[in-house]
Amino acid sequence: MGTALIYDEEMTKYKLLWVDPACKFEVPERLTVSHGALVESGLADRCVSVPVREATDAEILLVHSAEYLEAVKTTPSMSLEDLMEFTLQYGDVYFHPNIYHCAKLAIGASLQLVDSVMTGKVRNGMALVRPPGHHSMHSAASGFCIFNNVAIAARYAQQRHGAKRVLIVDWDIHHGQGVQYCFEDDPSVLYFSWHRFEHQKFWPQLKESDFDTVGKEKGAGFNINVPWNKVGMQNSDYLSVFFHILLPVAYEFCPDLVLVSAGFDSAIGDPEGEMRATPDIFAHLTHLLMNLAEGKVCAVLEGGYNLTSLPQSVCQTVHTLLGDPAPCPANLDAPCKSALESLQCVRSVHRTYWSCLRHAADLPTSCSTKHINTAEGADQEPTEESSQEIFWPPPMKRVFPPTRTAVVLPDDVACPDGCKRWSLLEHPDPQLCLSALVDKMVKNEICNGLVLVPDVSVAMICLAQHAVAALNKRLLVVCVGDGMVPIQGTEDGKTLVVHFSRKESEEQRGKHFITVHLTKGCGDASGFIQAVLSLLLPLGYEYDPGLVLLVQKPDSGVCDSMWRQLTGLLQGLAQGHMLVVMQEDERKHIGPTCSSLLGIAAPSLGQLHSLLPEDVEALERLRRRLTPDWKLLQTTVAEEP
Ligand code: Q9C
Ligand code: ZN
Repeated sequence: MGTALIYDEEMTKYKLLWVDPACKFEVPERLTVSHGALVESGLADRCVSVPVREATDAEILLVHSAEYLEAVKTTPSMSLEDLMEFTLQYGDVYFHPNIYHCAKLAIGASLQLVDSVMTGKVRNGMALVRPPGHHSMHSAASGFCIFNNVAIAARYAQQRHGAKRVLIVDWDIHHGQGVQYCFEDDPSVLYFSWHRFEHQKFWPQLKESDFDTVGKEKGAGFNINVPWNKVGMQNSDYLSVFFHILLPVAYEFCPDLVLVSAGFDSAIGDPEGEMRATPDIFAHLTHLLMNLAEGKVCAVLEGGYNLTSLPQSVCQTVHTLLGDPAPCPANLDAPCKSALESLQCVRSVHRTYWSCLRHAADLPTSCSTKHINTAEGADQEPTEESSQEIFWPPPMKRVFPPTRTAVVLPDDVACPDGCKRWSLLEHPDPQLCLSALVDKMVKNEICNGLVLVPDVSVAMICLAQHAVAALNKRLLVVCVGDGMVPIQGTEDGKTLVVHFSRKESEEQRGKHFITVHLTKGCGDASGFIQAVLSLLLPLGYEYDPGLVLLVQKPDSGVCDSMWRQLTGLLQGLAQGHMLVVMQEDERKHIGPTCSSLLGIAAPSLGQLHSLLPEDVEALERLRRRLTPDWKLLQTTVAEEP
């Protein structure tokens, strides 16, 4: 199961033919540098190359009006003057004699990608296209977009492939108002967008881009706008929105397909976005989506205008789609005040629609006095300061360890396909054997592993000691199931323990020993996944461990698909260095665990029942208690008393 890459040089063959400062960044080089970087890094060769095709009229009409299509059809034969005049009807877009052709290829590329993923020819993929799509509307071009590639792809996936629920994640820095209008009253397509908004002063300056536009009628709750009211948003701001809004809602929604409006103008250095998130953040955003919809993720290029951060971000995305471990999410700051304000507003207006947000706080007082836009507030030319060149280190090389998954299993258990048996023979002492395995992981010779041991508690103690004392690595221990967790010495901060259990068996032991109680235990998928997304992941990302130890206690009650979700999601940490420890007789879990460790997407959890109110409350209490110590757990501006 591979990754599709869809690209055709033909889409570089149109450009702006006159002077228009609003459109000057949308250049053919955006595609040539992106594709070039994929070729030079060897990533393109690892993908399945799928040819583009032209979209048919019928496909364009899935979203656009016949009048608009007929009008665009007349542009290839227009003179320069006619093109300029035609362009004047729309905002921040240009036409060219070859753009209609390219626009049909851009849709066709997106549909080829959907076909490849939905038929199982590949697991996921990316389409590198121009023109972009998310601003174009039923009967109008807008913001460099002619036809709405992703909106058409969503409708096509539903009609041609029977996808019931489609999630569109628009991480481009502009609001895809065209996508919003298309699915506003439709609960079968969940549209999520974050965008530079600046209290409606930033293009396209629509009041309906704000957080309180949530969808209409049956579609209420299925449109999620996260407005950024300041520039300079960073990695932690983006991740916070994923942990506390998008992912909980996405898991509750349970999509059959994830489409990403993958614009990279949200990356550092972009002249349109003016944000500060680094290209490696896209590895994490991608990774965090890859266990939804059984891994069916289609990324379609939208914006991205810095010719350095764009190709870097594209490579990070494709690397991750291919299953390579993500780089460490190092040095995450606390989310900024303005980001928290947006987060609080969004959670608050969506709490009536999503059970995972039921206990979200009220609107902050700052939101009731909306900053009203004034005419002179229209987007200004970049200031002296913002037009200064910004530098950032290029993303770290992502070297894949020679062995992905090593296993230590009883002799009578066959080694699962794709894994490598780590032999006990060379290490007759079982403790030494496990320590040696961890050493190889830390040296990046082995990515991850699974060990079955006679006693998980004994193994846990020995591994924790070895990792911290001998290797001097920060260790994250995630323990699933009731009973004691015999880890000592978390006071020095070199170990963080997160324990999921049913019983109130243990006391909270300081900042680095956290127990998450679930009313129905670890077998309750709704409660468990919410705890993982909105507690464990933020803690893990902020802690930034060098190694993850995932321990399943005997009779933990955790179901198979949940276990695979957890194993999959945690691989975003520690460059994927994770050792899974289970009791010797838990043989039925070997296959599923290994498949996750090998990077195969987890099965979906199904449509989750509403979270138990007592669990939402308990999780919320725990979150509040921990926020003074863990900044990525914040979901409100001024922390609650
Ligand atoms: N600051 C996409 O990223 N507005 N389109 C330019 C000048 C147009 C962006 C205003 C932005 C369109 C796909
Ligand atoms: Zn954009």
